[in-house]
Amino acid sequence: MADLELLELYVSPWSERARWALDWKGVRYARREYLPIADEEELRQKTGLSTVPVLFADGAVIGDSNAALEWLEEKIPEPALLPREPRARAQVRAWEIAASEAIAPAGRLVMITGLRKRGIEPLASHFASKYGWTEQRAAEGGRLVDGFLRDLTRAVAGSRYLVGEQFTRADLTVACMLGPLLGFPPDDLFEVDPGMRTMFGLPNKGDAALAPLHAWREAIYRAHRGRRVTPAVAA
Ligand SMILES: N[C@@H](CCC(=O)N[C@@H](CS)C(=O)NCC(=O)O)C(=O)O
Repeated sequence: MADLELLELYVSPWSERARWALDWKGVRYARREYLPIADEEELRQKTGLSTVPVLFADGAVIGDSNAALEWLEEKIPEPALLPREPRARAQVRAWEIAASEAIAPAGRLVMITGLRKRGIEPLASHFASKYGWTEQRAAEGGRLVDGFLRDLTRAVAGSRYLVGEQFTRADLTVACMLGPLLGFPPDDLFEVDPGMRTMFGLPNKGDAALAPLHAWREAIYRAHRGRRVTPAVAA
């Protein structure tokens, strides 16, 4: 196996997605924390990317979390995170794309509204301009997320896994992408300091209606994460 290094933003759901897949495949990898704003120019120059995570294999850029998960599945097919059966496989991809390319970015816009209100600078302005925040886009994002959460909560209330009877990348990815919407999993599963915890999650994250979704995510973490998530320095 190549020498692997993950450049990550610890609290980001996309970084957690890549970490979880690496851990699931049982590979050893080094971790390096990325600092928003300060490290961006160097990141662009070295990788051509403007976001993390970025996985490097023997120094070569594999790419973002999508590329990293594809690469891992090809290099280490077992234990599988993608079903072989074509319909199930397509369903897993559909969940992943919805959660990581639409829902989490929409949740991030809502989160940016909160960062702006609390004057968390320069991060609020950095994320607002980088991810095209406007009040209108954040409001639209909020509506998109609300509808998704309502149906997802009903879907998981009756079944353990999103696709078929096994843990797949659909469960892994959706569980990660719920971070900006529900906040982080409990501290014994995911170490995050209390100040940072308050920055994640929608204003209604504590609503009783979302309790089954919190419970589903916690169960998925407990059954399949394999370890308590901790920052790189303490790992
Ligand atoms: N398509 C990318 C998305 C990653 C992404 O959006 N990362 C954000 C997380 S907030 C990031 O690196 N932000 C740091 C910054 O914008 O400075 C992936 O799947 O890895």
